[in-house]
Formats: sequence, structure tokens, C-alpha cells
Amino acid sequence: MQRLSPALRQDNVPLDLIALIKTILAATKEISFRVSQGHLGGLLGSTLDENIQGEVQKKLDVVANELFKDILLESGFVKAISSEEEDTSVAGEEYGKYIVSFDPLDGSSNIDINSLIGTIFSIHKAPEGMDASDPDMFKQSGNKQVCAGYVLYGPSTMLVMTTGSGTHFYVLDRTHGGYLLVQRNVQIPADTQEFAINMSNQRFWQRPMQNYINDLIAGDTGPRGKNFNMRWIAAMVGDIHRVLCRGGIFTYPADSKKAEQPYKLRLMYEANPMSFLIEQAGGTAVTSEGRIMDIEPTSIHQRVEVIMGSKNEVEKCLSYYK
Ligand code: AFP
Repeated sequence: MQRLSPALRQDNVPLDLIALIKTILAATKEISFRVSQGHLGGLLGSTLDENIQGEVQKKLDVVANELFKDILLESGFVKAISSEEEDTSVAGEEYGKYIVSFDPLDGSSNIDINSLIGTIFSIHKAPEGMDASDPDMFKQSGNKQVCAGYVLYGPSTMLVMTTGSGTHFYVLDRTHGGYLLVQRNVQIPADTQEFAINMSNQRFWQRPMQNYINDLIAGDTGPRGKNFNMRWIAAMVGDIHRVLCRGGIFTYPADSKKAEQPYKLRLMYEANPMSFLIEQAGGTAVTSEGRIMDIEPTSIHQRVEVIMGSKNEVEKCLSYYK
């Protein structure tokens, strides 16, 4: 099996970007170890703090965030970072070539139940002529990402990553401590009979999404003429990983639960990197109004509607909005 560096060189990834990716992955190996320690590591449970988005922070969230922040800012490759757990961007090396956005631990409600969690990251080139402390550097659309990926801390620790030449799967090999390529150019089937959505929000969705999901649930007695199965891991990394492995549609649609917050998922740390992975695997990633990666961000912590996965099923879902 191919190791990470030769696999990236095969895709013509520049050496400084390979070095940055390896820096990110060094942090994920430590997190993977700490996650596997569970109760023994003393990091389960919550801190007394909330992050900028008003969410309770888990101890492991905070540790993972500090780890990524330190390792990236000390690397010399990074001009600034932005994290789901930070109020604003954090300046790094003035002449750093890249900026990195990350969610250090996605699916934090799963930490205490020994279930799937992961780290999501997205890399852009640092714009020239801007100060390292200027958060506006991060206002770049997803189609300008040079790399995106996630590390899933599951029964095995998996890296799923794209640098724009396909989406590839790697597994952390603990015998030598590195990631090995296990599947190149993953392809999402265009059709599916599986959907992922938090059904408990059904009454808050807009009418088109209600109609679409009702038709899926009607199965072979409804207009779709086939049965659908539902899966919900409550960690986007887990749900998207399933979609990449065997197809499906994943959506977190607009809802009216909180008037001031119609969307749940974050553009920079969740929607954009996952869209890059999904599109590179032949899938589709949109809001009900257009391609996610074409959105021009207005703020670091911006949230968006997300509909992604198997091409034909996403198109079918969108047809309900027309
Ligand atoms: P955290 O990063 O705060 O753990 O949130 C996870 C998440 O943003 C995403 O990974 C899940 O798809 C979604 O929340 C789950 O949301 P519900 O709480 O509605 O199930």
C-alpha cells in the first residue's frame, strides 16, 4: 500500500502543501490516541465554557483545538487559522503561504458515548498583501480550496482527503505511525435508497423539504416507487463518510426552530470541505439555491443550508424547490 507522501506526489501536490498536510496529520494522530483512551484519558465531559456559537465545549474539543492551533501556528507554513472553537481568526507566520480552517472535533455530542467523531479541515492559499491578523483572508469561496479532508476516529482512524485530483481514502497504520492509501478515486453511486436528516426537526422545515422527505418515507407506495432507509449519526463526518462509501443523500435543511439561525452547519469548517470531497467523488453539494462552493462567504462562522451526496438524488430533492 502506498504511503501518504508518494500518493500526494503522484497527484502533483506541491512540496510545501505536502508538508502542511503532514503537520495537520501529526495532530490527528495524537487526537486519535486520546480519543481511543476514552475514560482513561480523563477528557470526557464538558468544560464550563461555551464557544462563540453558544455551544457547550467538551474537554476533548478544547484539547483538540489547542493542539491544532499550536501545531499549525508553529509550523511556519500558515499565515492564519480559523476554527469553529475560536471567536475570530488567529494570526500565524506573516509570510505563510496557506490559511487553514478546521473543526477540531466534529460531532462532539458523540464523544461521551464512544461513537463516531472526526476532524474536518480546509486549506486555501493566503492572499498576498493582507495582514496575518485580518480575518477577511478567510472570505474565499470553497472553489478556491487547495485541499480539504477529514479524519474519522472510528474503529479504524481514516483520512479522507482531496487536493483536487479525486477523493482518496487512507487508514492510519499504527504499526508504522503513518497513513496508508487504501482507495484512490472514490466514486459515489449516482442513485441511492438511503437518506440522512435529523427527522426531529421535520415540523420546522420549509414545505419543499417536507414534501421531499414525505415522498421518501412513502416508499414503494408513494411517487418514488421504491423504499428508502434512514441513517443519522449526528456527526457530519460519519454521515458523509457513509455517503462516500456507498452513496446516499445527506441534508441539514433550513429550519424555523430558532428565528435568528435558519441553518445549522458551518460553511468554512463543514459545508465547504465536505462539498469539495463529495464533488471530487462525483457527487453533488448544494443549497436549495445553488452550488455550496460558489458561495462568497460574508463571515468566518457563517452557516448554510446543506444538501449533498448521490448526484441524481440531490437533483431530485432540488426539483421540489422549483
Ligand atoms: P458539533 O461540531 O457541535 O458537534 O456539531 C455537529 C454537527 O454540526 C454536525 O456534525 C451534525 O451533522 C449535526 O451537528 C448534528 O446535529 P443534530 O444535533 O441536529 O443531530
